[in-house]
Amino acid sequence: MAARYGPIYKLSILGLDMIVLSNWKLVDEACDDSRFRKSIKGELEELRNVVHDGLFTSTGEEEENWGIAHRVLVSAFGPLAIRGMFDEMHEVASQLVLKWARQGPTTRIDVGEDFTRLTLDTVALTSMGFRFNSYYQSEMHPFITAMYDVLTEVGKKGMRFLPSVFYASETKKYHKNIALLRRTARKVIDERKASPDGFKGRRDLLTAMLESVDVKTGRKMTEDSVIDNLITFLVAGHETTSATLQFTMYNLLKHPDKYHKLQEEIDSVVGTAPITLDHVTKLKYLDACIRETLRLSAPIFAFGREPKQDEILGGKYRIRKDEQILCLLSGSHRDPEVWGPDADEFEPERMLDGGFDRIQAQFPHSWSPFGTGMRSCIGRAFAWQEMLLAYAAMLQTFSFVMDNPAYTLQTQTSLTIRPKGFYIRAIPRGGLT
Ligand code: MNH
Repeated sequence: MAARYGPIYKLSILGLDMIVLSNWKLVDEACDDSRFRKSIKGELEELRNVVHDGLFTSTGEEEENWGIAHRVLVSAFGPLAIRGMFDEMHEVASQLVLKWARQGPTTRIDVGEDFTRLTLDTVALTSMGFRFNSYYQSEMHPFITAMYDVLTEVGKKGMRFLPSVFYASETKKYHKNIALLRRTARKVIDERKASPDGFKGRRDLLTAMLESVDVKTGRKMTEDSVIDNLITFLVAGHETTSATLQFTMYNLLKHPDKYHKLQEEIDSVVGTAPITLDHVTKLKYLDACIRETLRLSAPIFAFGREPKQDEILGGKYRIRKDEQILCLLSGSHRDPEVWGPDADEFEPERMLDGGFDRIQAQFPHSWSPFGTGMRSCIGRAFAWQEMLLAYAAMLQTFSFVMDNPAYTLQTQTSLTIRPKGFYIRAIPRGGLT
């Protein structure tokens, strides 16, 4: 539609109007926090039934819980804390590597499933000391099933036009699943409170949420807010990261020259040694490959904004207060004005040698897969360390091939967009596991 109607158009779907922006310049303007704010109309509003004013779904500063949780968690997600999570991240990545090694080179790997196990187990273990142990069961944990069912239902609700009485059984199941999510989160909290010794010395995100006193208000997070945010991390922190890992794998397998270059970097920086934090910070080409993947295939492919008062956008488009604006990243991330004639190509080199910083300085918000401003992603550094580590571990151990060499990218969308029907095989490089 952007190709047909240009960089700004209005879309009306089932009573909801959206103004869709798809070039760098308009997106940049809508990112101005002094004139615009995050909009939570549509799916996010629906998701508030599940996680209320948790960080992701809060309307923002006017909800006090957002400010308290934001301040508590920004420091708990700081660089030092994330470095402290390295060993547990490594442990989960090793479980993935072991699984693939055991399966052998002829087994078809469902990339989506195994990366989702990685990201879910990682966020649960590091942030709250909870083990889903997804690699050790064929059936997913009931929490995970309930979370998927809830997210699917959230997606469907906006698409229905019969009166709600026609969906009574879906609604009942929806609320049952929400109750299960909250019960599980409460259990994690209760266990933590009941046996502080069992977690002696453990200072993770859960500890921070239970104990920290907010400097501004002098208040702690309420137990309901802790539950909302625990569930929020599990929802926001796994599918996005998993999708990025999947798209990166696809790009590497479609571009053997880039894959080769990356393999050389891993072999020279890490070699066959156990991976350390120090290694991970040196993997510049890997960093560029993930950045470039997030440019071409941002898993959260759009974010919502709304003007704080009536506005004129782009010098001539009138937008009413509270009208929803959708910043479409597949537009701004591929804007030829920013990225040149090869904007659609996977070219990690453009991110190297200061290239990324130069582009950011000249064209602000032309790369914004983590959202923008006050409401941007709080888990960015967490996800980044997790993804670098996962690729270092995988490429150290295996050579990868597509299960079907003729596969070309197909996608599926719920809250995020991710590859569909993508399978690979992992061939041990020998002597390494
Ligand atoms: Mn994350 C907000 C993308 C990983 C927790 N995240 C956002 C937004 C985007 C985003 C985009 C802003 C959405 C909006 O404006 O409506 N997040 C990502 C991507 C990855 C990611 C692409 C991985 C790659 N996010 C993570 C991880 C966690 C996390 C990992 C937690 C462990 N994200 C959040 C939270 C918010 C958020 C919490 C909401 C922050 C706020 O509004 O205060």
